[in-house]
This record gives sequence, structure tokens and C-alpha cells, in this order.
Amino acid sequence: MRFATKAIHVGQEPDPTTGATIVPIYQTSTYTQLRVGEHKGFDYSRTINPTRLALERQLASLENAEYGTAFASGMAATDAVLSVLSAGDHAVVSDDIYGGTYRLFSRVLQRHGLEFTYVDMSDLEAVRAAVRPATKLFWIETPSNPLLKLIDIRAIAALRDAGQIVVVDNTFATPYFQQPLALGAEVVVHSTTKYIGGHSDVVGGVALTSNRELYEAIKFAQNAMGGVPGPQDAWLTMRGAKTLAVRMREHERNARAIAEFLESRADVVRVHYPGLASHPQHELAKRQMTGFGGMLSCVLAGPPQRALEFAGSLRYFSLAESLGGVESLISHPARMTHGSIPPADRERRGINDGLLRLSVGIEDIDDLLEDLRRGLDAVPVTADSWDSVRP
Ligand code: P1T
Repeated sequence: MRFATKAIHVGQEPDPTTGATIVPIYQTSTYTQLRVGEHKGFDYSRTINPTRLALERQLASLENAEYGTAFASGMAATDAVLSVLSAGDHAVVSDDIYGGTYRLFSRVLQRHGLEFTYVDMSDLEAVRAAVRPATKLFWIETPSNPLLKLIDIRAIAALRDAGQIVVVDNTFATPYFQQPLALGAEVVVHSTTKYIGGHSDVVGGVALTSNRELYEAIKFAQNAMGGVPGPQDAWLTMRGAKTLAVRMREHERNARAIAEFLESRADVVRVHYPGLASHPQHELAKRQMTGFGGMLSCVLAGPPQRALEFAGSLRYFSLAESLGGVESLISHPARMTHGSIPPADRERRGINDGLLRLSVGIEDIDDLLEDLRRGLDAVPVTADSWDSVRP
């Protein structure tokens, strides 16, 4: 079965009790047992719920994974995956990651005895140098949030030892454009809040693997820690995921056109989009991904204030956190999604105050281009401010 068919059929057989074509929202916390311990495989909804199970099967099939475990948010999924480590264990983490992931690692899990080293994982020597005897996990976000940097998943998988696992946050690429398990990763994590849900109406997360032992550990965490999605949210996510293939094709088509438009403007200093020939890892993107996705970031010429004014002036790009919905969004990472990273660290990683991130939606491309053109023209770069932000 192929991708678009799996999205619509796997986990979504007609309901066994009623024949309902669409998986019902099993809005129940518990299940009546015939006798103690004698039931139909369902006992309590933190542990198992038929709607959530359907979502887990659907998403596992899309990543070509054996097992899926759904969570109440991307962060809950990340936390559950990290729970396979113990105090004293060490993880090597890519240096450009979602600010909330950095916050969880540096302000919660580090207090619990885990250790993290952040490195530019496009530099394999730096990755090797960061490995210690206690290293158990590599955490990769590719393309990264917000700079769209790429990491060679196959190369990282090739340099790790037995007993070390590679985890890929595949939120930006989605399984439609990138299949990390086939490239050697053990676990894939998603914030399903983004492209998988696809409509900015539900928060969720998922962890996917074909490794039975890891699945059991993550499943144990799901039940023991309890960060599960309710059946209504699982259902919304499943409905969104049915159209992932068609949406991703449109997101990408629009993002490419916008990246090219922004690159052509003299008043835009830099555009980060893996689909541009100017992207330093464009060749890796072509090898590792089957498409370049719908996310891009850019730095406008002029002072940061120009970027802020531009971001607030657009008609179709809502100034908002999050990404991956059908509607276009724009954000200012330094003050919004990555505000939890200390300013010095942010600057070192290239997240400067002039950086804007665009989640390109699937509106008509001409409307989006007109909006951006109008917005840029409305904040012309003055001669004295032109050189003030040349990163
Ligand atoms: O928001 P939540 O569903 O908990 O997912 C966290 C998360 C994990 N991984 C990546 C790559 C993410 O981008 C996110 C969430 N990101 C945003 C809210 C954002 O605007 O970047």
C-alpha cells in the first residue's frame, strides 16, 4: 500500500460493532469488564483507547514503523522518548532545535541527571568529539527550527555504536518528504500539532519505532507518565493526517515560489530554504528528502524593527507561533518560539533579531506573493539603515 492510501485506510477499518465507516470518537475513560480481568482488550483510556489506537496505527504506517505511541503534545512525546535514558546518561543534540525542546532538556531533564551536548551536527568531526562513554542518544532535528539546517541522518546513524540510539524530530519534513527510519534512525518524533494535524486546531505528538524494546519502553512511559491525547484530539489528528500528501505537495509548491521571490529581493539579505540552490546543504536535501517542505526563514535588510513591522503588517500571514497548518503564519523566533534560549546562545546559533520564520500555507500563491510584496514595499529600507543588519 502506498503513502496516500495508507493515510486513509490503515487503522481506519469500519468500526467492528456498528460498521461506522469513520473511526468513532470513543469518548470513554473506562470499559466494562465481564468478570475481573476479562475484557475486550480495553481496560482504561490512559492505557488504551480505540480512537487513539487507530491514530497510532495510521501514523506508524506513514513512517513505515511497526509501532506508534500518541501523546498529548510534541513535548510529551519528546519527554517520553527521553525517559528511556537514566541519570548519568548523555545525549548529543543538534544545536538548532525548537526552543521548547531545548528548554525541556536544559531546564528539566538536566536537573534529573541527564547530560546534553549541543553541536553543529552537520560537522561529523564535532559529533564524534562530543561523544562520551555515557552517550546513549543522538537527537536530530532536520530540517531544523528555525534555520532550516540539515543533518545527514544516515551519516549520524553510521557513526554511532551499538547501544546508542538515533532519534529524529521529523516535524518539519513530515513522513511524506523524509523517512528517517529507512535512513537508520531508531525513533521518529513528531509534533502532530503541525503538518500531520494540519489545521492548527489540535495539539499532539507521536513517537514511532520498529524496535520492539524501545516501543515497550515508550509505551510504558505513555501509561506511567500519562501524557495521552483525548479521543477527540486523536480523532482530529487522524482526520488531518488523511490529507497529508495533498497538503504537503501544495505547501511545498507555495514555499518554493516564496523562497525564490524573497531571494530575488534586494531588501532581503538571506533566505533559508533547503529547496534553493543557494542553501549550503541543497545536495543533502535532494539526497535525503523527496521534497523540501513548506517552512522557510529569512533575514530582512535594515534594522530588526523593519522585520517586526513587516511581520505585523501582512494580511494572510498571521503573526503567530506554530506551523504546518493550511493557513500561512509568520513568526519572530528570537521573541517567540525560541525566546526560551538565552540571548547569547541564540545569537551564537544564528537566531538574530532580524530573523523571520514563515510557515507557508496552501492559499492561492498569487495572494501570498502580493501580500509579501506589499508588506516589503511598505517598509522601505532607508539609506542609513541599509547596512545596520548585514549578518
Ligand atoms: O508544541 P508541541 O506539539 O508540544 O511540539 C513541540 C515541538 C517539537 N518539535 C518541533 C520541531 C517543533 O517545532 C515543536 C513546536 N514548535 C512550535 C510551536 C513552533 O512554533 O516552532
